[in-house]
Amino acid sequence: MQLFKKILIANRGEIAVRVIRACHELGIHTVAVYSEADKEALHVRLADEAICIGPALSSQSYLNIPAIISAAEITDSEAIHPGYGFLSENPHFVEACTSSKITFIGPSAENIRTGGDKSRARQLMKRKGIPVVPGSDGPVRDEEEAAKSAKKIGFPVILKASAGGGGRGMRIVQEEKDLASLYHMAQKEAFAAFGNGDLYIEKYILEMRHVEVQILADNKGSMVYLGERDCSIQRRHQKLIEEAPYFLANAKFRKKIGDMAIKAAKAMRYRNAGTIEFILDKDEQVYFMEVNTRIQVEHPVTEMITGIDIIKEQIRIAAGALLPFKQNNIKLSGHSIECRINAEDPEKFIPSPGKITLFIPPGGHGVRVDTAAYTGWTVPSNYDSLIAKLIVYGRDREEAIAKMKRALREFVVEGIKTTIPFHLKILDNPEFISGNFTTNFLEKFNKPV
Ligand code: MV4
Repeated sequence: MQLFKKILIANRGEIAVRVIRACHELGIHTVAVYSEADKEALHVRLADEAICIGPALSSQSYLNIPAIISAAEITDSEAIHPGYGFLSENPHFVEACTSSKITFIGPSAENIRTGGDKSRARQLMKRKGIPVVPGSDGPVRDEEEAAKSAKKIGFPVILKASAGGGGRGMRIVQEEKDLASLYHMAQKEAFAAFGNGDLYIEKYILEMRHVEVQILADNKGSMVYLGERDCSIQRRHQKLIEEAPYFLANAKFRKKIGDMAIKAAKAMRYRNAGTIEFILDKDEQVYFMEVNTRIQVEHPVTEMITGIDIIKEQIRIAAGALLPFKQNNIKLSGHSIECRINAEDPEKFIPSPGKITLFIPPGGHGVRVDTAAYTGWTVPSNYDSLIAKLIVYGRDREEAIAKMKRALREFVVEGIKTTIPFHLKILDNPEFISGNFTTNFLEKFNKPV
């Protein structure tokens, strides 16, 4: 199979480094793009070539489609890997690549459009017989229709933006009298954030777990699921800790949720790597929530328990290769946990950019650090504050937790504040240790006892 000779990575930070490494292992040359704030960035150093695409402001650099396409053209790059965030879920970017005869390493523009319209994706899955949380049929037109729909579903309900993401345009409505004002707030917020104020309604599931399934699909329609991840530990809609597999899953549950994910992916003729997100309620009822049409931050925990390099598979699929395995070749073993280390004040959760005066990442058996940080590097204030992902692998969850605690204690980051102390606190929490937690874990956790 002839893979690409050269790939441009349209991203920065740890994910750009992660993709460059996969390319080099495959014998593929790499092109980094960078903003003026990233001249000293690790991805620039590790790539075979690097091109400055504009000023620090993302809208003028990492989101600048013409600049990135030009960079690919002048370097003879045959393909672009978008990483996560930035242009990774922009169907116009996929089309711009196609027009310039550059392969976009990811799903089709149509896949991205379906996944990006949460209300439409929900309708599609419902029509295909995949369970969805009781809710409105598509977006609601106005507050009267919202009220009618909410009364039918029963309070509490949650309003969600069709174009949503990151919790913006989302409101929980406890009782009918609050619906109109919360509807208008959510609509305004959604419009400001996405240029689209469409809202849909779902029954609000109080104690939920967020469980997602990683899938891979080749261009001929062959698909596999790579087990699930539990991403219930989140704060302000930012995941903080992810694990694989879902601790409470047995073989029967794994097959059930895996088959649901494949059914969802088939319904949208999905290709390349993707994630189907589900809500689990207290009784382990599974409901489709949304599709993520990109490589995700937390993909390494799946790699650790399957032994599969998901980025390499993305590249092979984009080059036209068929999946090298079938579902029964996928074997999960052990347990993996990821802690997202942010350059943040762990008490106030506000960004803490600045110069890293000393950076000594942990190592040893079963410890992986995905990062673009190094001693002497200055964390720019222009971008996301994720500076490292600490990923551990243990025979079981207990060993993984012990390893994570050991690795977090070893991790030295001086000059800036990080979320390392916060993670250590979570790992000592009895509810976390028991595995018995839901998405409101951190709300309870942050309250004084
Ligand atoms: C929900 C939910 C309960 N019921 N949907 C969706 C996006 C993700 N970031 C949070 N989401 C949720 N969707 C239904 N039908 C609960 C959440 C949720 C949440 C909601 C409001 C405030 C904080 C939250 C934390 C985790 C999950």
